[in-house]
Amino acid sequence: MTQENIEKVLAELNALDCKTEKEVEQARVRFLGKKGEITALFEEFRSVDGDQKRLFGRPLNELKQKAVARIEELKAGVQDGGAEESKEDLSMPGQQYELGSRHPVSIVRQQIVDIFRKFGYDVAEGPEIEDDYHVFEALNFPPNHPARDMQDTFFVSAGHLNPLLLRTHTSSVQVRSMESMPLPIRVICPGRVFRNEAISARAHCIFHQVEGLYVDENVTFADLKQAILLFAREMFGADAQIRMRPSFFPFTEPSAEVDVSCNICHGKGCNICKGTGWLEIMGCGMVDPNVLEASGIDSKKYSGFAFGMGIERIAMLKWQVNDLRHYFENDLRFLHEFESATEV
Ligand code: 2NL
Repeated sequence: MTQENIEKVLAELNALDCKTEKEVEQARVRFLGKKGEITALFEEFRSVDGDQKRLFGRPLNELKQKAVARIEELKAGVQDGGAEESKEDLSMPGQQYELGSRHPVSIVRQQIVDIFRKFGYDVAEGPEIEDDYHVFEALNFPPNHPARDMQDTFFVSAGHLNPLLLRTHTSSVQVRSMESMPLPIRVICPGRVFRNEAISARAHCIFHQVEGLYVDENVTFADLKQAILLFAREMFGADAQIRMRPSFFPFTEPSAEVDVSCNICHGKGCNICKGTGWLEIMGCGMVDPNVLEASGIDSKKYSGFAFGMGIERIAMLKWQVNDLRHYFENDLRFLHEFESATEV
């Protein structure tokens, strides 16, 4: 073994010129393979004696490192410029992966909230676990009202004066707004609500609501009608009409049920509106003076209107969904129906 042997191999390595991956592989075998030139030098090195070993050990190791680096360098060179050699079709589209889409309830909630924000309402949220006071007492529910029964409401703790329960409407959030916000108040309260109901196509123990409240001096039923008409036109189209039917809620007086003209048959009568030309969309009314007073608002000076709607119901009307349970089962075949509806 001589220094020249090593230098000769190094010079050969540097002079290598490979055009294809195959040629690089051949070069690797020639130098580093089992029967390669460098491997052979290592074999030879095993039989040289002690002080010779000290002389050649380091240059030999360096040669091997340089060879490995050189082969890598050549490999990178042919991969960059060697695309034509490759059998891969680089113009093929990438692998598609499935994107999620927004849930219909989320889409409609956002639409409703956006409409009322445009009208100047603030958005308020509050706890899902509430006390009896904010869900019932402050809203003028009499002590023996059926909603206060275990049959209708989920209780978290019972047996004392102000039990904790899962809110049955988001009115409790508006009560908290009346307690803490300066007047006038315009709030919109979206959220999840809970009722102890048997699950069917038309009822569920969890659903989503948006409630709204406006309290100021001289708020009248005419203001309520106008606010709801403008909302209906934004939500269901510029030609939407509304009508009101007298109703009853403990927290409003007078109270009304609101119908919107059927956007499927435009009043002719179809199976969505059951031949009536009208679809029920919400309940509303003038805030009962007892409710204002309970939250410390002078009902002689101030008046207000409020309304509440079920988000699932609005989404059912918008997309003709016929079973509430679809909203909670997360069947991808259902959820993918709304992929193109995420325009909000
Ligand atoms: C419905 C009916 C309604 C209200 C909700 C309300 C809230 C306060 C005071 C007075 Cl703080 N009223 N909310 C009023 C009328 C109707 O909801 O059918 N919801 C799904």
